[in-house]
Amino acid sequence: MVQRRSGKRFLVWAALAGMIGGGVFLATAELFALLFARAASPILAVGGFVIDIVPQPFKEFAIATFGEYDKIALLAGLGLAVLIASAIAGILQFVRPPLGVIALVIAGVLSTAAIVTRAAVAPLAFLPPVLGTVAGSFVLVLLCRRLRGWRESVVGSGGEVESATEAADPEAPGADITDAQSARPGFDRRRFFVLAALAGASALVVGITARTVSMAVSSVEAIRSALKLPSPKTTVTVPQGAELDIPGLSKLFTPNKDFYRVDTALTVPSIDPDTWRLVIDGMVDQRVEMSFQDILDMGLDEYAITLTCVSNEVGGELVGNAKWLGVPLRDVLKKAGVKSGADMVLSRSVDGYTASTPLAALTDDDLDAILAVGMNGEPLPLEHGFPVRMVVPGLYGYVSATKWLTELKVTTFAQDEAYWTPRGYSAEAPIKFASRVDTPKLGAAVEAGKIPIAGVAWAQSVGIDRVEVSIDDGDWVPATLSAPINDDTWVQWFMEWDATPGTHYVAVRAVNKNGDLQIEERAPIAPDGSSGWQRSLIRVT
Ligand SMILES: Nc1nc2c(c(=O)[nH]1)N[C@H]1C(S)=C(S)[C@@H](COP(=O)(O)O)O[C@H]1N2
Ligand SMILES: [Mo]
Repeated sequence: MVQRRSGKRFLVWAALAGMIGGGVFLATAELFALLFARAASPILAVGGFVIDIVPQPFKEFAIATFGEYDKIALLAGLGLAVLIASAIAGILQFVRPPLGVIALVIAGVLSTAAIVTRAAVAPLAFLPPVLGTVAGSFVLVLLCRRLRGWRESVVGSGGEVESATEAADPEAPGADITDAQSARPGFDRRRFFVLAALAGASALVVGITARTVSMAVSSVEAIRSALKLPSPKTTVTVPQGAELDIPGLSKLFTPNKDFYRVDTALTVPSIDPDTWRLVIDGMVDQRVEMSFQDILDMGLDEYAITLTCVSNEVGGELVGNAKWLGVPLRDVLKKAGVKSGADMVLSRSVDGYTASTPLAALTDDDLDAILAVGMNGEPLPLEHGFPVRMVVPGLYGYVSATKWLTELKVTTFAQDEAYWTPRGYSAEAPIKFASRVDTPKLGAAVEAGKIPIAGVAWAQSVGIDRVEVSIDDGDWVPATLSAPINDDTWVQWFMEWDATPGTHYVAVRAVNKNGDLQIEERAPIAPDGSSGWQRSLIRVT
């Protein structure tokens, strides 16, 4: 009698173990989908697959029955199916190992197939279901092993119930859980439930969090791709000869997907432009709140500005050039009216990041400091600050280019401090103008003959006057410059070089339109940006 009851009871716990294994599978997959490949959620991919294969009459029936809740009904149905299937897998694994794991692996293979056969998947899209299968199987095997240990301690391997077990209080203080036979069932039972509770709870928390974050992000992604920015009043004029056609040379405008990204955000903030607000407060005549539409209603202009990160090393890649759509910050600040005595604007991002920009850089009539909503002809990409960011020519990004902007506080350097200031970086940081060699690459082997040496040079807000190249410590020879768009963007430069076999030394430096020579002395990136002429060794064969 007791034995029969215990036997059945273990099957129920085996079903629970299966459901937890299934939960760990899905939660792990959701987590890695969020990290590596948004579209690689097994449950959504299988749902999509079901939608694709279900016959039309059935779809019509579903829509007629559930209306706009048809997708929710589908997901609920799918969830129920997963629950039942994983309960069965749990029982199988308990009764006939490794049948349960085999069932999980089949589910893993099917969902991987559902994911990778869908259009536009990331290269790593197979990872989430595969890692999910591994984690789910691991937990299932472990749970079933503990469950078997518990059953054996109760039923005995021969299947006989030990009379004392049901009566013994396993929770009794002082029970020696390591070797006292009578305490073992309690010990084994506890081992099972502790693991079940831990795995089950983590699966719930991780799975639900990952799915929620990923849905918030993808819905904003959808809003962004549906967003059409109004045409700008003015567009950037790109003069003839602004872009040189040399293999290996940076493009004049850096494509958004190649644009460097630097920020402290662990996950990219996802902000619905409809609910987004910019607050302008601090030392102002009146606090102003602006919506995304208010910004658009100011009328957009297009600006070409090269952005540079303070962390860019000599010859480094943390610099990019884009066409930004936006409005002048001076006009935005005018709406609030800046009080005298202020000398800084502390800009704040939704995630708490702050930057300190000298007020003068934002109000100067000759400087195009802007609030940007567009980048290279599209709304800002999420990772570049959607829906609104700052761009200020001539200042490093960390003191000026706040992404996911939410507040402009007019204040003073004496009173307020930005994110990086107590972390070893200067409160004020104008860009140190610089030049870079793009081709030939440092340390690369090139063939002897006439080849171009080419790169870019930037001196935002001042402009580049000339770039000079010296080979093997010879004379400084001026390079040919591309036609500059304006003083806020980089220029391309090149020089033809008759390369002879051997190892050569190529050095480059720039002169800005004020007549200043690029700083020769090497400086590290902290506290206010690197300096030094780039010197590369080129092997010619
Ligand atoms: N919210 C926020 N904005 C930020 C940062 C940040 O960490 N958080 N980093 C800044 C730094 S250091 C740089 S160089 C630029 C980089 O902009 P990008 O990622 O669009 O190239 O953004 C700036 N804006
Ligand atoms: Mo930066």
